[in-house]
Parts: sequence; structure tokens; C-alpha cells
Amino acid sequence: MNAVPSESALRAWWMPFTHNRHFKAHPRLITAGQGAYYTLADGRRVFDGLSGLWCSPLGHSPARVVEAVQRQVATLDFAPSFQMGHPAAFTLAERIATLAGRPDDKVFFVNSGSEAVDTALKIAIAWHRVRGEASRTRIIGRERGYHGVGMGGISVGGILANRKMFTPLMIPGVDHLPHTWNPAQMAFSRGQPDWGLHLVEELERLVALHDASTIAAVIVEPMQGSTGVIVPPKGYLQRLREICTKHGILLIFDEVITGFGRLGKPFASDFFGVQPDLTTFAKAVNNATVPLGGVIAAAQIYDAFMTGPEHLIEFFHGYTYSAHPLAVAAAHATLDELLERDLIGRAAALAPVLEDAIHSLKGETLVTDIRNLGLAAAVDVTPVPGKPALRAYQVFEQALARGLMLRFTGETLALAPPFISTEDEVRGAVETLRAALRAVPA
Ligand code: PXG
Ligand code: PLP
Repeated sequence: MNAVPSESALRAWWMPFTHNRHFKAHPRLITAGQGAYYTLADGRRVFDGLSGLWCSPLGHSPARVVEAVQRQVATLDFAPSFQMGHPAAFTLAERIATLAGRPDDKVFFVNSGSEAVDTALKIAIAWHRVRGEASRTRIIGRERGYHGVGMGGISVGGILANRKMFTPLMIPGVDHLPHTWNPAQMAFSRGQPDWGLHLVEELERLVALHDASTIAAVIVEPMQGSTGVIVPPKGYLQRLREICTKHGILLIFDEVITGFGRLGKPFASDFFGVQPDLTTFAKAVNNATVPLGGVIAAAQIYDAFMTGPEHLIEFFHGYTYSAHPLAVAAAHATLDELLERDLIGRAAALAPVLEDAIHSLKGETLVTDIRNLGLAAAVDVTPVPGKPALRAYQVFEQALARGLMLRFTGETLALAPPFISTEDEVRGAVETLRAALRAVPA
């Protein structure tokens, strides 16, 4: 099963977010994962510098999660969640709301970050409607935001390439806040930049333009992950919360990357001390062992739906695999590991190690900016003239050849090591990145 696929098999899979033609000519195949390391088809072990795709903080195939899923599949492989339920889903919802510090909040389960985002947008619009404010239909996203690939997510997202092909499918009435990355003002900032708080006032301008009575929600990633660890300016999220509250606009934090410990706190909302009305999560909730995502909704949002005849459905939404038993079992075991071994605390302890290491790359010829927050960091490199996005790919290949897997996107390289990494592994990953940067022709 682990043999290199034939050329026709390579051609058969239309791979997601991949340069398919180039890949199939030069396939990079992963055949096993254990702890913080992947094994490639040629037998080499590489350090997993991005925790999978930001999603496996415990490393790969942790025994407790493996056993939980094995037990579950032999006991109850699937159970419908429409008009039926299995016990572990309820206890998982309670654990997640408690971990978020909002024990009265409700959790809606889905299977991915994209579904979590579309679900949160539907809850927001429907909530205003059930409370008699049906005119609140607009959603405000942010430039450079990534909210997955659903129709709602690409509409509120701010990545040109993910949007332009699909214009006629996008939801109407969306506007965007400006992004907060300004290299002239904040290049090489450690953690949160001092500059940029004023950008949040653009929300007041959008309210003045559209009127608050037309705006349902604002959705942002507390820290923009996918577009290269773009860290909010000091005070930005606090002020965003104030403006939303003042105008009766729901605030949605998309915590698909930041949720479950990436910033060294359970959620980014804890890290920043700002509570949203709705939180989306996925990825690390169950170490990505089985697809799982969800939305945490404030109790009063849920309560507003609980009217009308009790034998009728209150919210017409859900997925076949919502609260899939295997995904739920993996999440319980992941939370056991995260909490009992204080791995979120370990992520917090590793964060300054990563910060010091990554900023030591300042001065390397190709490096134009470095950003970090929690156990996540990104390095921007000078583009190859006339060939956008090539340089980061070259660095990625050099790093892979030296035993480090990281993420490249645009002119950015990102690192987000597993929480189980040692300090030496974190420093070593950065030194490998340094060697890779030096190996690429300037
Ligand atoms: N919201 C946020 C904030 C995300 O980061 C999604 C929604 C969508 O989740 P799903 O599970 O539908 O992919 C994401 C996903 C990368 C990378 O390398 C980031 C994501 C996914 C794949 C790669 O930056 N983020
Ligand atoms: N398409 C068809 C024909 C279906 O029957 C269903 C679900 O029953 C779906 C799509 C949605 O699938 P899911 O619930 O897995 O999102």
C-alpha cells in the first residue's frame, strides 16, 4: 500500500491547493507519522515543522488517541445526529465550552474549518432574524483573511486567488476591513506590533457607510494563520469587540488554527482577553485524527432559537457526519492528553524559544520580514523577479532535503511545531531553515 503510486494513479487524484503538474512530476509522498516526525517514501524521517497543516499538536499517532479511535470503531462506528445522539458528543460539547471558559455556551459540531465558518455565518444571520432584526444580513470580513473554501468562507475571506474565479457564487452584502500587515511600519516585530491600532476604526467607517441595522457580524482570525502569521496590533481586538458591542454586531473569532493551544492558551480569546459571540474551531480539537470542527455559540444566541412548538426543529442545518463517533472519541483522547500533560502550557513555554530562534534569521540575505505569536512563526523572502511564489517553494525544497517539513505559501514560509517538540527540535528547525535559505540562489 505504501509503494510509490503508478503514473496513472498519480494523475487520478486532483490534489487540493497543489501545483498538480509539477507535483506529479516530482511527487513528495508521506508514508508514516510518529511523534513529531514524518517518514517519506524514500525512508527519510523529517521533522513536522507545521504540525501537519497546523492541526496535530500531539504529533502523529499518539497512543491514547489511536486506542480511543480503535475502541470506538469496534463499539459504535456511526450514529445519526439528526433526532438521535450518542453520549460522548454531549460530554465533548460540555468539555469544549468549559475549556473555552464559557461553560454555558453551546457547541455545534461539523467536519472541517470551512463548514464551521459557513455554520457560524448561518447562525449569525438566522439569530438576527429570529430576534426580529432581519435587516441585519451583511457580514464584514477582513483582507488577507482565510476562512476556508465554502461559499461563505471565500466570500468573507480576503485572499484574491481563492475568490476571483468564483465571483458569481459568493454571498452578497459582504465587506472587508483592511488587513493589518504593513512592513514599512512593523517589519521584524516580535509578537504584537505597536503600530496599526487605528486600522480597526475602519469598522466605524463601514458602519457609517452601510448602517449598523444592516450588519449581522464581523468575522476575523484573531491571528491570521494561513496568510503568514499576521499578528493583530496591540489593542486591535479589544477595540474591535467594543465597536461590535456598541452597534449590536456579532463578533466571530475564527480559531481554526489558534484554537486548542497554538498561542499557549486554550483559545486566542483567552490569550487576548477578548470574548467573541461565536468561535469556530477544527484541526487541533482532535489532533486531526478524524475530521472534526465546530462552532461555540454564546448561550443567548442558542436561547433565541429555542422558541416555537417543541416538536419542531429550531435550526435547519447540520451534516451527516456532525459529531461523528470516531471524531468525538479522538477529541476526548486529545483533550485528555492536552490537559493531563499540560501541553498547552508546554506550547506557551516553547513560544519564547521559537521567537528568539526565528528572529535570529533577521539579516539573512533573502529575509524581508519575520513574524511570530505563540508557537507559530513566519518568514517572508524576496520574490524571484518575475516569478512570484517561486522563492518560498525553493526554500521549502531545500528544507525538506535537510529533514524539515514546513509550509510555503506566496513569499512566506511558516513554522508551527507540535507542542510535544523539545526546545532543541524547535531551535534545530530554525537552523535547518537558515541552511535552506542560504542554499537558495539569491
Ligand atoms: N478558518 C481558518 C482560520 C483556517 O486556518 C479554515 C478556516 C478552513 O478549515 P478546513 O478544515 O476546511 O481546511 C482554515 C484552514 C496553511 C493552511 O498552510 C491553512 C488551513 C488549511 C490548510 C492549509 O496555511 N487553514
Ligand atoms: N447531497 C446529497 C444527495 C445528500 O443526500 C446529502 C446528505 O444526505 C448531502 C449532499 C450532504 O452531505 P453531508 O451531510 O455529508 O454534508
